[in-house]
Amino acid sequence: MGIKTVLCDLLGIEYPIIQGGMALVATAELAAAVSEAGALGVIAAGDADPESVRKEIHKVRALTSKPFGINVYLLSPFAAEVMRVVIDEKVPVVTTGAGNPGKYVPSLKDAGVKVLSVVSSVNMARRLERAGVDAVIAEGMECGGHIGQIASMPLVPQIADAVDIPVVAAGGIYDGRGLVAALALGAVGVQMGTRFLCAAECPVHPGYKQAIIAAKDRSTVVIGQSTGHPVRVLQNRFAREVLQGGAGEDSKAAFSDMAVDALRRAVFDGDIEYGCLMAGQVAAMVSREESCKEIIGHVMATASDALRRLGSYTFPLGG
Ligand code: TUI
Repeated sequence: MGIKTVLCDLLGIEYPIIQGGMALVATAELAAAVSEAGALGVIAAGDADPESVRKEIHKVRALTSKPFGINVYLLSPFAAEVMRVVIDEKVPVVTTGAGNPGKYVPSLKDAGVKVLSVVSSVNMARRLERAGVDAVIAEGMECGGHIGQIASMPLVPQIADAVDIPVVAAGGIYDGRGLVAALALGAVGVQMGTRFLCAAECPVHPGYKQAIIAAKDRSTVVIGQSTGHPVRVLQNRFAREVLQGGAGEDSKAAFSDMAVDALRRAVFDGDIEYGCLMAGQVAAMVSREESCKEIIGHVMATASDALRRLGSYTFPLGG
Protein backbone atom coordinates (compact mmCIF):
# COMPACT_ATOMS: atom_id res chain seq x y z
CA MET A 1 0.00 0.00 0.00
CA GLY A 2 1.45 3.32 -0.86
CA ILE A 3 1.10 6.50 -2.80
CA LYS A 4 4.58 7.78 -3.52
CA THR A 5 4.71 11.27 -4.97
CA VAL A 6 7.46 13.81 -5.62
CA LEU A 7 6.65 15.23 -2.17
CA CYS A 8 7.91 11.98 -0.58
CA ASP A 9 11.17 12.28 -2.54
CA LEU A 10 11.54 16.00 -1.83
CA LEU A 11 11.12 15.58 1.94
CA GLY A 12 12.41 12.04 2.45
CA ILE A 13 9.10 10.82 3.89
CA GLU A 14 7.00 7.72 3.32
CA TYR A 15 3.51 9.23 2.96
CA PRO A 16 2.64 12.50 1.16
CA ILE A 17 1.25 14.16 4.28
CA ILE A 18 2.51 17.24 6.14
CA GLN A 19 1.26 18.21 9.59
CA GLY A 20 0.08 21.82 9.73
CA GLY A 21 2.17 24.33 11.69
CA MET A 22 -0.37 25.25 14.34
CA ALA A 23 0.95 27.98 16.67
CA LEU A 24 1.06 26.91 20.37
CA VAL A 25 -0.26 23.47 19.35
CA ALA A 26 2.41 21.92 17.14
CA THR A 27 5.09 21.08 19.69
CA ALA A 28 8.06 18.71 19.48
CA GLU A 29 5.92 15.85 20.87
CA LEU A 30 3.35 16.16 18.09
CA ALA A 31 5.93 16.72 15.35
CA ALA A 32 8.01 13.72 16.44
CA ALA A 33 4.96 11.43 16.54
CA VAL A 34 3.90 12.50 13.02
CA SER A 35 7.42 12.03 11.64
CA GLU A 36 7.81 8.65 13.37
CA ALA A 37 4.56 7.57 11.64
CA GLY A 38 6.07 8.32 8.21
CA ALA A 39 4.65 11.77 7.40
CA LEU A 40 6.30 15.17 7.99
CA GLY A 41 5.94 16.44 11.55
CA VAL A 42 6.26 20.19 11.97
CA ILE A 43 7.04 22.33 15.02
CA ALA A 44 5.27 25.69 14.92
CA ALA A 45 7.60 28.48 15.97
CA GLY A 46 4.67 30.92 16.20
CA ASP A 47 5.80 33.95 18.19
CA ALA A 48 8.34 31.96 20.23
CA ASP A 49 11.86 33.31 20.82
CA PRO A 50 14.74 31.64 18.98
CA GLU A 51 16.18 29.79 21.98
CA SER A 52 12.81 28.19 22.79
CA VAL A 53 12.60 27.06 19.18
CA ARG A 54 16.11 25.59 19.42
CA LYS A 55 15.02 23.59 22.50
CA GLU A 56 12.02 22.20 20.61
CA ILE A 57 14.33 21.17 17.75
CA HIS A 58 16.56 19.31 20.21
CA LYS A 59 13.48 17.64 21.73
CA VAL A 60 12.29 16.38 18.33
CA ARG A 61 15.76 15.04 17.56
CA ALA A 62 15.75 13.14 20.87
CA LEU A 63 12.43 11.54 19.88
CA THR A 64 12.98 10.71 16.19
CA SER A 65 15.71 10.46 13.60
CA LYS A 66 13.22 11.01 10.76
CA PRO A 67 12.88 14.29 8.81
CA PHE A 68 10.82 17.06 10.41
CA GLY A 69 10.09 20.71 9.78
CA ILE A 70 9.75 24.09 11.50
CA ASN A 71 6.87 26.38 10.62
CA VAL A 72 8.00 29.99 10.66
CA TYR A 73 5.30 32.61 11.07
CA LEU A 74 6.84 35.49 9.15
CA LEU A 75 4.98 38.18 11.13
CA SER A 76 6.69 37.06 14.34
CA PRO A 77 9.13 39.64 15.71
CA PHE A 78 11.60 36.74 15.96
CA ALA A 79 11.20 35.42 12.39
CA ALA A 80 14.72 36.40 11.24
CA GLU A 81 16.38 34.96 14.35
CA VAL A 82 14.34 31.76 14.10
CA MET A 83 15.53 31.37 10.50
CA ARG A 84 19.13 31.62 11.76
CA VAL A 85 18.44 28.86 14.30
CA VAL A 86 16.90 26.71 11.54
CA ILE A 87 20.07 27.10 9.46
CA ASP A 88 22.38 26.62 12.43
CA GLU A 89 20.55 23.45 13.47
CA LYS A 90 20.34 22.16 9.88
CA VAL A 91 16.59 21.56 10.17
CA PRO A 92 15.59 19.58 7.06
CA VAL A 93 12.42 21.52 6.15
CA VAL A 94 10.90 24.94 6.74
CA THR A 95 7.27 25.77 6.10
CA THR A 96 6.41 29.47 6.12
CA GLY A 97 3.19 31.38 6.70
CA ALA A 98 1.84 34.91 6.63
CA GLY A 99 4.30 36.42 4.21
CA ASN A 100 6.97 36.22 1.56
CA PRO A 101 10.07 34.31 2.75
CA GLY A 102 12.05 35.53 -0.31
CA LYS A 103 14.86 37.24 1.60
CA TYR A 104 15.59 34.05 3.56
CA VAL A 105 15.48 31.63 0.62
CA PRO A 106 19.12 31.91 -0.60
CA SER A 107 20.64 31.21 2.83
CA LEU A 108 18.14 28.42 3.56
CA LYS A 109 18.94 26.80 0.19
CA ASP A 110 22.69 27.15 0.82
CA ALA A 111 22.20 25.31 4.11
CA GLY A 112 20.26 22.53 2.33
CA VAL A 113 16.94 23.41 3.98
CA LYS A 114 13.82 22.67 1.88
CA VAL A 115 11.37 25.59 1.84
CA LEU A 116 7.61 25.08 1.48
CA SER A 117 5.47 28.20 1.71
CA VAL A 118 1.81 28.52 2.52
CA VAL A 119 -0.15 30.67 0.06
CA SER A 120 -3.83 31.42 -0.34
CA SER A 121 -3.87 32.97 -3.83
CA VAL A 122 -2.47 32.38 -7.30
CA ASN A 123 -0.45 35.61 -7.25
CA MET A 124 1.31 34.71 -4.01
CA ALA A 125 2.12 31.28 -5.41
CA ARG A 126 3.69 32.82 -8.54
CA ARG A 127 5.65 35.33 -6.45
CA LEU A 128 7.00 32.65 -4.14
CA GLU A 129 7.94 30.39 -7.04
CA ARG A 130 10.04 33.29 -8.38
CA ALA A 131 11.56 33.69 -4.90
CA GLY A 132 12.89 30.13 -5.26
CA VAL A 133 10.84 28.09 -2.77
CA ASP A 134 10.78 24.32 -3.31
CA ALA A 135 6.99 23.94 -3.16
CA VAL A 136 3.87 25.88 -2.24
CA ILE A 137 1.14 24.79 0.14
CA ALA A 138 -2.16 26.02 -1.31
CA GLU A 139 -4.37 26.71 1.70
CA GLY A 140 -8.10 26.88 1.09
CA MET A 141 -10.45 28.82 3.36
CA GLU A 142 -11.88 25.60 4.81
CA CYS A 143 -8.82 25.49 7.09
CA GLY A 144 -8.67 26.68 10.68
CA GLY A 145 -7.04 29.82 12.02
CA HIS A 146 -6.18 32.66 9.69
CA ILE A 147 -7.79 32.08 6.29
CA GLY A 148 -7.72 33.38 2.75
CA GLN A 149 -10.75 33.89 0.55
CA ILE A 150 -10.70 30.96 -1.84
CA ALA A 151 -11.80 27.40 -1.13
CA SER A 152 -9.46 24.48 -1.81
CA MET A 153 -11.45 23.05 -4.74
CA PRO A 154 -10.92 26.13 -6.96
CA LEU A 155 -7.59 27.22 -5.40
CA VAL A 156 -5.51 24.06 -5.81
CA PRO A 157 -5.98 23.51 -9.57
CA GLN A 158 -5.47 27.21 -10.33
CA ILE A 159 -2.17 27.20 -8.45
CA ALA A 160 -1.18 23.86 -9.99
CA ASP A 161 -1.71 25.45 -13.43
CA ALA A 162 0.14 28.65 -12.50
CA VAL A 163 3.42 27.24 -11.15
CA ASP A 164 5.94 24.56 -12.14
CA ILE A 165 6.99 23.66 -8.58
CA PRO A 166 5.06 21.03 -6.58
CA VAL A 167 1.80 22.07 -4.92
CA VAL A 168 0.55 20.67 -1.61
CA ALA A 169 -3.16 21.06 -0.81
CA ALA A 170 -4.35 22.27 2.61
CA GLY A 171 -7.76 23.14 4.02
CA GLY A 172 -10.68 20.72 4.19
CA ILE A 173 -8.70 17.48 4.18
CA TYR A 174 -9.61 14.78 6.69
CA ASP A 175 -9.00 11.36 5.13
CA GLY A 176 -7.88 9.52 2.02
CA ARG A 177 -10.82 10.82 0.00
CA GLY A 178 -9.42 14.31 0.55
CA LEU A 179 -5.90 13.14 -0.31
CA VAL A 180 -7.04 11.50 -3.56
CA ALA A 181 -9.16 14.55 -4.43
CA ALA A 182 -6.11 16.77 -3.86
CA LEU A 183 -4.03 14.56 -6.16
CA ALA A 184 -6.79 14.78 -8.79
CA LEU A 185 -6.66 18.60 -8.52
CA GLY A 186 -2.95 18.55 -9.32
CA ALA A 187 -1.42 18.50 -5.85
CA VAL A 188 1.38 16.11 -4.83
CA GLY A 189 0.26 15.75 -1.24
CA VAL A 190 -1.68 17.32 1.59
CA GLN A 191 -1.20 19.32 4.75
CA MET A 192 -3.59 18.58 7.62
CA GLY A 193 -3.95 20.56 10.83
CA THR A 194 -7.32 20.05 12.49
CA ARG A 195 -7.15 16.26 12.44
CA PHE A 196 -3.74 16.29 14.14
CA LEU A 197 -5.04 18.70 16.78
CA CYS A 198 -6.98 15.73 18.16
CA ALA A 199 -4.03 13.35 17.98
CA ALA A 200 -3.25 11.56 21.23
CA GLU A 201 0.28 13.02 21.08
CA CYS A 202 -1.00 16.57 20.65
CA PRO A 203 -0.60 18.40 23.98
CA VAL A 204 -3.59 20.78 23.75
CA HIS A 205 -6.04 20.78 26.66
CA PRO A 206 -8.52 17.84 26.49
CA GLY A 207 -11.41 20.34 26.54
CA TYR A 208 -10.25 21.76 23.20
CA LYS A 209 -10.10 18.26 21.70
CA GLN A 210 -13.58 17.46 23.02
CA ALA A 211 -14.95 20.63 21.42
CA ILE A 212 -13.52 19.53 18.06
CA ILE A 213 -14.95 16.05 18.50
CA ALA A 214 -18.39 17.53 19.28
CA ALA A 215 -18.29 19.85 16.23
CA LYS A 216 -20.82 19.45 13.42
CA ASP A 217 -20.79 20.63 9.81
CA ARG A 218 -21.85 24.20 10.65
CA SER A 219 -19.90 24.57 13.90
CA THR A 220 -17.10 26.81 12.59
CA VAL A 221 -17.52 30.54 12.01
CA VAL A 222 -15.21 33.21 10.64
CA ILE A 223 -14.38 36.06 13.01
CA GLY A 224 -12.39 39.22 12.31
CA GLN A 225 -13.58 39.51 8.71
CA SER A 226 -13.91 43.30 8.98
CA THR A 227 -10.35 43.69 10.35
CA GLY A 228 -8.87 42.12 7.24
CA HIS A 229 -7.61 39.23 9.37
CA PRO A 230 -10.35 36.58 9.13
CA VAL A 231 -9.91 33.62 11.45
CA ARG A 232 -11.92 30.36 11.39
CA VAL A 233 -12.88 29.14 14.85
CA LEU A 234 -15.43 26.92 16.56
CA GLN A 235 -18.57 28.82 17.49
CA ASN A 236 -18.65 29.64 21.23
CA ARG A 237 -19.22 32.59 23.53
CA PHE A 238 -15.89 34.18 22.55
CA ALA A 239 -16.75 33.96 18.83
CA ARG A 240 -20.28 35.30 19.37
CA GLU A 241 -19.01 38.28 21.36
CA VAL A 242 -16.38 39.10 18.76
CA LEU A 243 -18.98 38.84 15.99
CA GLN A 244 -21.53 40.95 17.90
CA GLY A 245 -18.91 43.52 18.82
CA GLY A 246 -18.17 43.94 15.14
CA ALA A 247 -14.41 43.69 15.73
CA GLY A 248 -14.22 46.48 13.18
CA GLU A 249 -12.81 49.10 15.52
CA ASP A 250 -9.66 47.11 16.12
CA SER A 251 -6.64 47.20 13.87
CA LYS A 252 -5.52 44.02 12.18
CA ALA A 253 -2.58 43.67 14.58
CA ALA A 254 -4.70 44.32 17.69
CA PHE A 255 -7.28 41.77 16.54
CA SER A 256 -4.57 39.22 15.84
CA ASP A 257 -3.01 39.74 19.31
CA MET A 258 -6.42 39.38 20.95
CA ALA A 259 -7.09 36.14 19.00
CA VAL A 260 -3.71 34.69 20.00
CA ASP A 261 -4.32 35.53 23.68
CA ALA A 262 -7.66 33.78 23.47
CA LEU A 263 -5.98 30.85 21.65
CA ARG A 264 -3.69 30.53 24.69
CA ARG A 265 -6.76 30.24 26.94
CA ALA A 266 -8.09 27.43 24.73
CA VAL A 267 -4.83 25.50 24.34
CA PHE A 268 -3.48 25.75 27.89
CA ASP A 269 -6.53 26.28 30.12
CA GLY A 270 -9.15 24.42 28.08
CA ASP A 271 -11.41 27.47 28.30
CA ILE A 272 -13.91 26.40 25.68
CA GLU A 273 -16.29 29.31 26.38
CA TYR A 274 -13.93 32.29 26.22
CA GLY A 275 -11.01 30.66 24.39
CA CYS A 276 -10.37 31.05 20.68
CA LEU A 277 -10.86 27.51 19.36
CA MET A 278 -9.21 27.69 15.94
CA ALA A 279 -10.41 24.78 13.80
CA GLY A 280 -11.03 23.90 10.18
CA GLN A 281 -14.31 22.73 8.70
CA VAL A 282 -13.23 19.08 8.93
CA ALA A 283 -13.63 19.37 12.71
CA ALA A 284 -17.07 17.90 11.97
CA MET A 285 -15.44 14.67 10.80
CA VAL A 286 -13.09 14.23 13.75
CA SER A 287 -14.87 11.80 16.05
CA ARG A 288 -12.22 10.66 18.50
CA GLU A 289 -8.68 11.06 19.72
CA GLU A 290 -6.31 8.78 17.77
CA SER A 291 -2.55 8.30 17.66
CA CYS A 292 -0.67 9.91 14.77
CA LYS A 293 0.09 6.42 13.51
CA GLU A 294 -3.64 5.60 13.43
CA ILE A 295 -4.45 8.89 11.69
CA ILE A 296 -1.87 8.38 8.96
CA GLY A 297 -2.79 4.69 8.59
CA HIS A 298 -6.45 5.68 8.19
CA VAL A 299 -5.68 8.38 5.60
CA MET A 300 -3.59 5.99 3.52
CA ALA A 301 -6.07 3.08 3.80
CA THR A 302 -9.01 5.27 2.79
CA ALA A 303 -6.93 6.76 -0.06
CA SER A 304 -6.38 3.28 -1.35
CA ASP A 305 -10.16 2.58 -1.11
CA ALA A 306 -10.91 5.80 -2.98
CA LEU A 307 -8.44 4.96 -5.75
CA ARG A 308 -9.93 1.50 -6.14
CA ARG A 309 -13.42 2.97 -6.37
CA LEU A 310 -12.31 5.48 -8.99
CA GLY A 311 -10.52 2.75 -10.93
CA SER A 312 -13.87 1.04 -11.47
CA TYR A 313 -15.15 3.92 -13.61
CA THR A 314 -14.64 3.40 -17.31
CA PHE A 315 -14.83 5.86 -20.14
CA PRO A 316 -17.63 5.34 -22.68
CA LEU A 317 -15.30 5.67 -25.66
CA GLY A 318 -12.89 2.93 -24.72
CA GLY A 319 -9.48 4.14 -23.59
O1 TUI B 1 -0.58 31.54 9.19
C1 TUI B 1 -1.54 30.88 8.86
N1 TUI B 1 -2.56 30.63 9.71
C2 TUI B 1 -2.64 31.07 11.02
S1 TUI B 1 -1.57 31.96 11.90
C3 TUI B 1 -2.54 31.91 13.25
S2 TUI B 1 -2.34 32.64 14.80
C4 TUI B 1 -0.78 32.78 15.28
N2 TUI B 1 0.15 32.92 14.42
C5 TUI B 1 1.41 33.10 14.84
C6 TUI B 1 1.76 33.15 16.11
C7 TUI B 1 0.83 32.98 17.02
C8 TUI B 1 -0.45 32.77 16.59
C9 TUI B 1 -3.61 31.20 12.96
N3 TUI B 1 -3.65 30.74 11.73
N4 TUI B 1 -1.64 30.33 7.63
C10 TUI B 1 -0.63 30.44 6.66
C11 TUI B 1 -0.95 31.43 5.60
N5 TUI B 1 -0.10 32.29 5.15
N6 TUI B 1 -2.10 31.57 4.96
C12 TUI B 1 -1.95 32.58 4.07
C13 TUI B 1 -0.66 33.03 4.19
C14 TUI B 1 0.02 34.06 3.50
C15 TUI B 1 -0.38 35.37 3.56
C16 TUI B 1 0.34 36.37 2.91
C17 TUI B 1 1.14 33.74 2.73
C18 TUI B 1 1.83 34.71 2.07
C19 TUI B 1 1.42 36.01 2.14
O2 TUI B 1 2.16 36.88 1.43
C20 TUI B 1 1.99 38.24 1.58
C21 TUI B 1 3.14 38.86 0.86
O3 TUI B 1 3.93 39.53 1.51
O4 TUI B 1 3.26 38.60 -0.33
